[in-house]
Amino acid sequence: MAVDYTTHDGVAVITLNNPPVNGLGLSTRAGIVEGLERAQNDPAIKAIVLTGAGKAFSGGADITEFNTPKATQEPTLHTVIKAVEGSAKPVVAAIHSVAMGGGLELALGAHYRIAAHGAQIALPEVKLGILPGAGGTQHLPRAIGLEAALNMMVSGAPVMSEKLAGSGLFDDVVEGNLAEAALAFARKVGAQTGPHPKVRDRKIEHANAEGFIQFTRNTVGAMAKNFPAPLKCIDAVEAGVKNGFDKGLAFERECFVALVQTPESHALRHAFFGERAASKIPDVPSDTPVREIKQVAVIGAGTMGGGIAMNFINAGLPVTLLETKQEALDRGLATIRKNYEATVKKGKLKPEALEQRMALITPTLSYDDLKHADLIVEAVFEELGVKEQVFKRLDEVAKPGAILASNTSTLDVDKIAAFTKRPQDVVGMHFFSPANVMKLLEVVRGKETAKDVLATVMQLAKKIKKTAVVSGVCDGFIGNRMIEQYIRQALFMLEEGALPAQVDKAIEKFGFAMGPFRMSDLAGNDIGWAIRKRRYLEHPDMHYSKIADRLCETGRFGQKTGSGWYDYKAGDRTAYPSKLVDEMIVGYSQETGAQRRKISDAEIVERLVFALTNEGAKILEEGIASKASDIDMVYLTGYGFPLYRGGPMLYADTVGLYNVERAIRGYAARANGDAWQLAPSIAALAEKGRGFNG
Ligand code: T1G
Repeated sequence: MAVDYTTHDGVAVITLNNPPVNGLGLSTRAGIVEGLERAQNDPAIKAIVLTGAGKAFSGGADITEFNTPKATQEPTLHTVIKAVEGSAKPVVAAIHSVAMGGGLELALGAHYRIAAHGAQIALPEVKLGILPGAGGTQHLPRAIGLEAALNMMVSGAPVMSEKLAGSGLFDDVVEGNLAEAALAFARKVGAQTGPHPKVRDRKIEHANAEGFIQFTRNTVGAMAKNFPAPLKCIDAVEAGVKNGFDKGLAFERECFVALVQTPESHALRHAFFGERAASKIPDVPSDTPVREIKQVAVIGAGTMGGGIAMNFINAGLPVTLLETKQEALDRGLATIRKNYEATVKKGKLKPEALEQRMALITPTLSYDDLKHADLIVEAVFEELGVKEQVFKRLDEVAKPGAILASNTSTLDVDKIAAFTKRPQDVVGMHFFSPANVMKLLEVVRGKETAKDVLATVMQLAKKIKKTAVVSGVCDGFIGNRMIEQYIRQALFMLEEGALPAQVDKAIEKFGFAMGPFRMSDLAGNDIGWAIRKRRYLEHPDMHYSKIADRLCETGRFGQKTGSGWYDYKAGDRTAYPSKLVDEMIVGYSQETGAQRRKISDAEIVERLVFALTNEGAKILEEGIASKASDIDMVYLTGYGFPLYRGGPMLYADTVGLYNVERAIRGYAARANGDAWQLAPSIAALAEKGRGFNG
């Protein structure tokens, strides 16, 4: 049973014991009810303490049970909370650490609550696309007031227990031994005659509840576009304010059942688990010993190198920053300082913290200063010859066991590893620009990369707050290999009848942060041009529209040259459709003999997204990525794929692989159809009625 029951001089202690976070799964729920009954029937017991073992009081409902029969099997969380509230003997919830979601709702059913300092308190359900579904929308406003409760529910953000001391949620917040304080408190209230206080009996006091609720609805409505849950929280609270606790509870239930089935909630739960699953590498045991990383070195103080260095100093790790010329080093340091000054200006960093971070950087022009580094990340020019010089030099100076990482985004990590006598210590760490901002980190595993190197980098990624996804070695790894097919389709559609603004608008309406042409103008059209030139040499058979090359030949590299697919005005990043480019596109179609036609937004979205899905399926087939959710995490954290759609692989599951296959076969039979080679796994899964994610 995932619950322990002990007695201590007249006090029964029910301890949730369902690692890792005391998720309120069926066995835990049943254990609590049994413990309560046992305590009711034992005349020696005067009071009950409800607490959690391990790292949490409770992280809430067991989300692994969602959409399974166990989730609604009795005793449901509602039944458990009713049993707690209905206990004739006082129940004291002793919260030593995380009390979230259903965990906090359970505590709100108790007659008293005592918390330790530093416990994270939250109703984070909206982050999973749902709302508190076990009375939280009714209990919390009665415990801490309407405004604070709405704030917590709509944001889903955790509040530290000491911030809630005196809020009406806790009867005490202790710094000392919580267990002793809880037992003493239980003995005290156990000696008192009932009835003991119930949160549900409190009134929601607010001078203008209706007005505040409407104000919250208006504010949230604007922010929560595409996410229905926050507004539902407000509706449920309003129902309780207007019609009382029980009617509010019933309405909350209706909202919960509706939200848990939505594609948005499915996507958010997928991302929640996908983020955690990404750090698990199938053939690297979770207890693989890691190498200690105390001193980092970064080679290259350019845009990437500077951003990479910031990640480590933000985590308190000292960084030796190497450049070849003093002015490059000075420029790099100045850029890092400027970035931090901007953060200080926003009030997100204290000035003294800025200096502390800058002090963690040791600038140098000498490789010899890298000899103590435990991890060395190179971010030098993207050319194999340059990488060769760097890694041969590193092989000479780096200490044994130092991890040698390349930030390459397109080169073969196995070739780079072969420049050293220690290929087992070489790994790819592909950061995304701006490296100190983007969450995604592709960890590229070479043939020889040691398992403890991978385990070390994955753990370090958590420390520097990155979502790390392991990729095998192939051209473009996961993200860029897929985006290449996406861009191919975008270019073909220009040739066939669309224009840049239409393509961008259609995919941005689908939810992408930025369409392919605005994105290319931002990143620089010359970057794609260089890759295509290499591609034409390596794969002369690969059919590409040359329309983007035409654009680049006119020097329209994007924002950096003042014009690209769009026109730009000085000091204004707004993308203005360009008549000249539109005419060039139409002219190009005539040149190739393409019959321009009206292309619907639906076709634009299908061809762009399914191009990602199809390439992602091949990446899975080749073992470059180990799970579909890894591919989704790459796109959710590195390429602006809309979170509420869950990523290209989950979205395809939502559409149904049968329909994805039909669409791809349809495009393969039309103009530029040779670009569509259907991934065999899509057909195979479709035939079984299955998806990528099960
Ligand atoms: N259910 C099941 N497993 C969970 C879980 C949960 N609620 N929360 C975390 N885990 C797993 C997680 O997948 C990972 O597994 C391990 O625990 C450690 O997690 C009715 C319906 C609690 C702050 O949204 O925010 O209650 O990878 O790496 O950094 O109204 O987990 O080790 O196999 O994140 O120390 C609402 C979600 C649920 C809280 C701990 N609760 N969890 O952070 O560890 S819905 C939440 C978190 C609900 C009620 C509704 C964090 C944490 P594995 P971790 P951590």
